[in-house]
Amino acid sequence: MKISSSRTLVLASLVGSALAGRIYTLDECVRGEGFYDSFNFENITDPTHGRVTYVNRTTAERLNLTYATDDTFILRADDTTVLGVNDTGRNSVRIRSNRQYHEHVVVFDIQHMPEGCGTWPAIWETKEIGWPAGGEIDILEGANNVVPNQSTLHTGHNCSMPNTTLQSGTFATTDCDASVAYNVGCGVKYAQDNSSFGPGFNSIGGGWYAMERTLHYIKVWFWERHDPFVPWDVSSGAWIIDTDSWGTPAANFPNNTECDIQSHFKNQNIIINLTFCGDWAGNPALYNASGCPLDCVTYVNSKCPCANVQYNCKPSTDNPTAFTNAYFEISSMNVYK
Ligand SMILES: *[C@@H]1O[C@H](CO)[C@@H](O)[C@H](O)[C@H]1NC(C)=O
Ligand SMILES: *[C@@H]1O[C@H](CO)[C@@H](O)[C@H](O)[C@H]1NC(C)=O
Ligand SMILES: *[C@@H]1O[C@H](CO)[C@@H](O)[C@H](O)[C@H]1NC(C)=O
Ligand SMILES: *[C@@H]1O[C@H](CO)[C@@H](O)[C@H](O)[C@H]1NC(C)=O
Ligand SMILES: *[C@@H]1O[C@H](CO)[C@@H](O)[C@H](O)[C@H]1NC(C)=O
Ligand SMILES: *[C@@H]1O[C@H](CO)[C@@H](O)[C@H](O)[C@H]1NC(C)=O
Ligand SMILES: *[C@@H]1O[C@H](CO)[C@@H](O)[C@H](O)[C@H]1NC(C)=O
Ligand SMILES: *[C@@H]1O[C@H](CO)[C@@H](O)[C@H](O)[C@H]1NC(C)=O
Ligand SMILES: *[C@@H]1O[C@H](CO)[C@@H](O)[C@H](O)[C@H]1NC(C)=O
Ligand SMILES: *[C@@H]1O[C@H](CO)[C@@H](O)[C@H](O)[C@H]1NC(C)=O
Ligand SMILES: CC(=O)N[C@H]1CO[C@H](CO)[C@@H](O)[C@@H]1O
Repeated sequence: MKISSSRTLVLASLVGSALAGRIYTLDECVRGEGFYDSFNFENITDPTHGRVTYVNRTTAERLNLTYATDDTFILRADDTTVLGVNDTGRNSVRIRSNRQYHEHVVVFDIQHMPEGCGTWPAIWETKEIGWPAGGEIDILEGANNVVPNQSTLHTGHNCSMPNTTLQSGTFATTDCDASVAYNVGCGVKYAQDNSSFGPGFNSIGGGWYAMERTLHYIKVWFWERHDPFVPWDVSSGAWIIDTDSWGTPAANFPNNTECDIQSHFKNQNIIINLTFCGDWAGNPALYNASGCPLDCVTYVNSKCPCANVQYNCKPSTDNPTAFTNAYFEISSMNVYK
């Protein structure tokens, strides 16, 4: 009797907290092969003009660009083909969740993310129809290994963030309006020096990215694989999570007088994509500043344009294996409601 009454107490306090909106229960657990069931392959033309050809599921499996076991899902780009100037782009994959999400928490357990010059990987959420009206939340995104490792929102007009929020990262920009400053969005750069993105992330076996979306805020956390402070409910993939116990987020976008979160963010799909070059990674100044060789498209083609002396390279520099590490390895995606 004593045990059950203390259970009742625990339940009562869980319900109490649930009303406060910080306790969530597992709604969807996507693991390994499960990614094939929960996501659709999108063989669309890259809206950001990337040097990419997104293939369908049949082709992806045939070329081993996606590969799943019970507990891991790999999504990668082709690393064997030398492209011609007239090819549309390097074969890669973009997947979109079948379900849509409003208020929720999503936790990604990621072992490896795409790295290399020219790569532009992203894990994000958006309402594609009518974009940017339904909002876009970039959980994990970056280009050319380096600049920047950040989480960003893109919205319709009249949404900006106060630069005073409790977070470990730093706002690079605070206006989320996609029509402002060439759609740079409001982005928070992470404090973690080298581990939250690219080669540094991969060298430590990755970690966990989590995003919580409520009517009151959007928050993103990142924990390194061996972070002693990673919350137990995150690392174990628990049935019940308490985001209040997760500590200061890396990025924190609060509802505020300059941005009504509820009106800017609608039902969204989760998208995982890996493109090359395009509007961001291929921006000549950014690409060059990343310390990457040649120009982005030439590098991604892996074909040295020897006829053009400005590239000053030799045929021996043809090197599609430059993209051998351009892959996501994801153990799981848990969605909580
Ligand atoms: C996507 O696949 C369909 C069916 O194979 C094809 O008709 C369409 O052209 C493809 N789109 C792109 C952008 O490759
Ligand atoms: C890939 O993801 C990023 C998310 O930040 C998005 O801006 C870009 O349009 C995406 N590209 C494609 C073609 O999916
Ligand atoms: C997948 O893409 C390949 C190559 O473009 C095409 O031949 C095939 O018909 C497509 N399959 C489906 C189911 O769309
Ligand atoms: C496909 O990729 C996986 C993971 O990299 C690898 O273990 C497997 O051997 C590959 N399969 C083939 C047929 O190459
Ligand atoms: C690429 O396309 C252009 C225009 O169609 C053509 O003139 C050129 O010969 C093509 N180059 C190659 C290498 O196929
Ligand atoms: C909302 O955005 C539009 C377009 O940028 C602008 O003209 C208008 O002044 C904004 N309204 C407010 C209240 O900021
Ligand atoms: C926000 O504040 C931080 C700390 O004061 C500062 O480093 C950063 O440049 C500011 N960001 C913007 C966009 O003003
Ligand atoms: C970041 O990590 C990569 C891969 O481990 C390493 O090569 C590089 O030196 C690190 N950079 C810094 C600034 O720590
Ligand atoms: C968000 O902020 C706006 C402006 O201050 C306010 O009108 C709205 O009620 C807030 N939404 C919530 C869910 O608190
Ligand atoms: C970047 O551009 C400058 C000026 O054009 C050039 O000197 C430098 O070699 C380039 N860097 C790389 C890595 O190509
Ligand atoms: C790998 C990488 O891009 N690291 C950067 C992450 O963001 C911080 C803060 O802006 C930079 O100092 C790191 O260099």
